[in-house]
Amino acid sequence: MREITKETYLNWYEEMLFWRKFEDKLAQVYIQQKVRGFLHLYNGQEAILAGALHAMDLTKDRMITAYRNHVQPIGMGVDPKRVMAELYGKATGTSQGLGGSMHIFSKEHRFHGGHGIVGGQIPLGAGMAFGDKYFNRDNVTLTFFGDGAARQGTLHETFNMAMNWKLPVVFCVENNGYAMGTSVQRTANHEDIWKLGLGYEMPSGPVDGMNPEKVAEAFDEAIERARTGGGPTFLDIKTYRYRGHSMSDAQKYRTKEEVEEYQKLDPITQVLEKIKTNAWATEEEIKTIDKRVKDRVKECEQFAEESDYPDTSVMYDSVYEQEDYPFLPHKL
Ligand SMILES: Cc1ncc(C[n+]2csc(CCOP(=O)(O)OP(=O)(O)O)c2C)c(N)n1
Ligand SMILES: [Mg+2]
Repeated sequence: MREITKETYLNWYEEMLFWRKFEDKLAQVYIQQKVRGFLHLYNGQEAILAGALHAMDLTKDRMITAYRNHVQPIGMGVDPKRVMAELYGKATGTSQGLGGSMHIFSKEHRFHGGHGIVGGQIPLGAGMAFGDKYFNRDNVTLTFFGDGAARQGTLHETFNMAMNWKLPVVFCVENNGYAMGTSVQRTANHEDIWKLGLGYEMPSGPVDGMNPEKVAEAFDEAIERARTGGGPTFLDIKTYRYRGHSMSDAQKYRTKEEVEEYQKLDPITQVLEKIKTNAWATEEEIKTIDKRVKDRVKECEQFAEESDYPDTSVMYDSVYEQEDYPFLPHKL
């Protein structure tokens, strides 16, 4: 893995802050009804993405995740202006405005979605890893899912096959404590989701998800194992989301105090503290970063606002249509 240096920390600070502010902006324009449908934010979980990206080889590795998926493609190199435009439903978006919040995708950047079916991406991630192994490519697939998704039966079928075939995949549960309003405590008789891997003898363990350095180390080991033929790893990354499940969540299932306790561990604050303690940047330099982040978010908003909606003629162009199916002609 690339060494973790002062530059890494400064980059982590800037990128994580950008992801946070990018989504704060989304929350704001959602209330103004400029972004519609569901909107699930990543607020609080940023250290997982920062650590993973540091350990990945972004020229070849893949990522697949659930519907909490706006900032991952940005991390993998997709233009954030196009991500914001997609959320606005504009033609300049990553899927021409036809996908929306839960379906960001970029084949070019090996970001494979954006999936709304809870746990649906677990076998898909293993399938992509199977393809890479079959064609002798040394890419590794990082497959992310939530603690709720970990309780889907498909996880077990996938784990069994992935271990049996030693697929180059890292399974990663972003354990934020809740599946909508249902806590991990209420879902099973133990909270150590990583133990689900042990039944398949898959290397598995917990990771501190509020610290990007710890996350990067865990991914580095897992990716190395996958790339060198050692097969999958299961990481149970303990994290927390500060905002509701989606924008329409009244959050009756937890207290304000609980959220505040976790905010004390905020990954962005932790990274900033380390920068300050080591005098890796002056107050002025930090202000310059903050300003750059603000300007980038503004630029994304402006681009999305000024872009056009897709023409109605393309509405059904991406819908599967069987040539000989006699009903529902899709083309407008
Ligand atoms: C198969 C399926 N069942 C139920 C739902 C409704 N649903 C959407 S998100 C969600 C909770 C998932 O929680 P978790 O996997 O912990 O992910 P998080 O939202 O915390 O990131 C549920 C039950 C769905 N989308 N798909
Ligand atoms: Mg969850």
